[in-house]
Amino acid sequence: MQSEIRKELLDAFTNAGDAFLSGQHLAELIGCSRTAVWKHIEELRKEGFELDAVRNKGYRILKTPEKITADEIRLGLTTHFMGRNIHYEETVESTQKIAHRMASEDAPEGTVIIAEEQLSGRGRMARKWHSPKYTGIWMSMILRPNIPLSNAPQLTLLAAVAIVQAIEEMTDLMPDIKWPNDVLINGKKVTGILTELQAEADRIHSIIIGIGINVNQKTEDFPAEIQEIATSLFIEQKETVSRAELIKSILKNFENLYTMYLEQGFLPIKLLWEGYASSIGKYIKARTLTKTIEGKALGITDDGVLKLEDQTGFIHQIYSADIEL
Ligand code: BT5
Repeated sequence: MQSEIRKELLDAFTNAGDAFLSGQHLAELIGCSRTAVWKHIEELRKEGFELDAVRNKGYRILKTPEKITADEIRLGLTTHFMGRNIHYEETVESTQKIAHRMASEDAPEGTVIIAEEQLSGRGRMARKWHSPKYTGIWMSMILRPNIPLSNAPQLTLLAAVAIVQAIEEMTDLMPDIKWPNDVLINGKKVTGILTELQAEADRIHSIIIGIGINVNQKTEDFPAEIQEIATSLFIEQKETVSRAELIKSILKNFENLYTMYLEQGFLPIKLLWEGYASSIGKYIKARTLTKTIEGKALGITDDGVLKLEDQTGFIHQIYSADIEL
């Protein structure tokens, strides 16, 4: 109930834009007492929001906190289901772990888990994902699409498109996608995506998409072993980027693409993806678990599988690999 009031309060401020909202008006709109409104406004202040309070006019929000808070994400969020249920924690081992638990406890589709810091952030095949405090976006999203198991990797590609669109909206940068799960800027990795499944037989119970984005790190914030290969939006753009705004933009773009995907299938996503994929048409090396194949990346199939033509002209279908450009 308490958090319902908070959600409605933030929705009201979202709809009001720069306009003032009186305590009386808010209380009527939400259906609670004016004291309850006041109490929630005070709590927003404690979280780091700056509010203007003017007699006879009411309240308006001037500034949101530096730290990401679930409230800050709700303020201005215009999605229908993505991020409507947000689970926020300061420090976690991995947001994927929490998402798996919440998914098996029937969390609704669109639930998002966000942390300021991960102590054991993970990549594919048990690799580490470096996730220092307050600098990046470390989040997991729970989805429940009614699609065959074999189509699940398409959602990694869809997420990459949503992230590129959001970065383009928020900065002047032009990121590339490297199949299957990296977003690069000037050849360095700014984002990694990890898609995991909960399924029985051929039925998907849930898909958990983990997204790690380096936002405000400086070069020296990266461990030495990845300084050469990793970058952040701050390093490339030379300006701090608001993590909460970027999250909202990703959620919005993701929801639009995902809705299109469920209605029209993978083809429109594939076309968008190809427009951002730098590796297509180039000679690349694909390292799978068992072998390394060199050749020309021809594109992806309608299922999202990479097509790679070797020197003999044979076209390999690559389901999972690391790519070297
Ligand atoms: C990935 O794996 O790129 C998927 C990363 C997914 C991270 C998110 S954060 C939220 C959610 N919770 C989690 O625990 N994970 C997800 P992969 O393609 O295997 O790449 C991993 C490799 O990227 C590592 O072996 C390093 O070389 C490099 N790396 C590690 N941290 C990095 C960082 N912050 N930025 C760029 N590269 C990094």
